[in-house]
Amino acid sequence: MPERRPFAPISRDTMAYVLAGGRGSRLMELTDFRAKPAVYFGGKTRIIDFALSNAINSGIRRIGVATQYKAHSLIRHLQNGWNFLRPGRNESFDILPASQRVSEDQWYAGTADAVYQNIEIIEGYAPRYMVILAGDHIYKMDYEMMLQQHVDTGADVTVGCLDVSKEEATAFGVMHVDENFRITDFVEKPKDPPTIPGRPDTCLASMGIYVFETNFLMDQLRRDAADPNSARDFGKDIIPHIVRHGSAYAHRFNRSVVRSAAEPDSEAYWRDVGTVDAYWQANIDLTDVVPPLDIYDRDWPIWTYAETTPPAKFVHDVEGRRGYAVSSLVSGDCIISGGSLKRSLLFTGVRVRSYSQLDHAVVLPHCTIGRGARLSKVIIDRAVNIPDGLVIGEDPELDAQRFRRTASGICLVTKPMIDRLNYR
Ligand code: ADQ
Ligand code: ADP
Repeated sequence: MPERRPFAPISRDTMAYVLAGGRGSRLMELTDFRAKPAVYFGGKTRIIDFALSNAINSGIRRIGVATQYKAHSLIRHLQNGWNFLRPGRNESFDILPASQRVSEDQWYAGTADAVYQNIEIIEGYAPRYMVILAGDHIYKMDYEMMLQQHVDTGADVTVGCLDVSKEEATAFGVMHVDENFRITDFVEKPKDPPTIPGRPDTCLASMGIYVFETNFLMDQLRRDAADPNSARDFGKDIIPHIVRHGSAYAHRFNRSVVRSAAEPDSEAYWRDVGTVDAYWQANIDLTDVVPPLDIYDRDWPIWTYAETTPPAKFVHDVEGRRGYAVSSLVSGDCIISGGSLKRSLLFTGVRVRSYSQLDHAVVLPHCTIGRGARLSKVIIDRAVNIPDGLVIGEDPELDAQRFRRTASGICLVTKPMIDRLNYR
């Protein structure tokens, strides 16, 4: 079993490596111009801020972020908000775009290749442990506890996991474990997922987060790179290989989930927000009186880059109509002049004009809602100007012609969709 320095947290000897290159195509037009990790979430933050904040809050001070698909918005966000880690203090923050290093191949082939292509950079920092993270999930987790389990068991790899329903499990890596949580079988995205013994509706699913000792991981990546049949992916290749030939252990998320006093303790909150419906729901959930995710938790802050903004403001319009919001989150630089909000979430810099009504609306930064517009169950993409009087959420057929309407009736509205309306 590897030895630890006494009293030093393992996180000090760890590099977090965040995979942020995936497209997230089920978010439809929300990821047309930005990668899923760069998608805005929760009023002030973006999705990737959750994994990065977890790393910082867990005590990890070396971070690498591998980017690929539509990375401009993501890279700008990282440069603006996450450049406070300084080399020379045993800290580092590296943005690692696809293939600045291996010239023949433009892109990272798979998630393992996104680490392999930067082996020299990682070895230069010589962290003893690596935590591989996905940049596209919403959750609060203390990775030090997963690292501690990894050291205690002496595993080759420790895989973060949680319970999901059998229907959901087809989208995950699914595993079997023995009574010590050693993984005995691992299948990536199985059509017929194997369930937990005694619980025929539930599967143990991989969160796509892994702990390795760095030397071991590098050996595995080099071996995998020499295998012509490999897809160069953690879920498809690296993890199944270690399960067959080494020792892989599962770490249950509910052992290291971070909860504030304000959060209900019934559920370990983790969301993929990979679809329009799931994204809308997770944002709207924040308007609950007691939401399942506490973004006001001062013990586990979610760091981000945020523009410096003046406060949100609520005013009467010229005719004396009140601007007001109930059960809503309103970010800085929003002005609600005569409009009303219910169960809605406004990101930075939104203007809501008189006689307009928003109900269950998620409005991304710098949008304007015109006079008399009535919007319910919507997501409005960044910097969209909703014309005066537009109604969304009352005529399903018309909505489906004009916008991205999901089967459950959520409408995603983007600038090109609004531009097209004006020609009708
Ligand atoms: P998926 O989520 O389907 O399954 P994938 O699409 O590979 O896996 O994405 C994993 C992470 O890597 C995401 O954060 C994504 O943005 C990023 N990514 C994808 N391709 C990349 C590339 N070429 N370069 C850089 N980053 C890239 C994985 C596991 C499953 C597990 C689920 C949990 O394979 O076993 O159950 O995550 O969500
Ligand atoms: P930001 O990082 O400023 O929030 P977005 O995430 O909205 O920007 O967009 C990411 C990138 O895509 C930006 O460079 C933006 O200029 C560009 N972009 C956004 N919408 C469009 C569009 N409809 N057509 C072309 N480029 C766009």
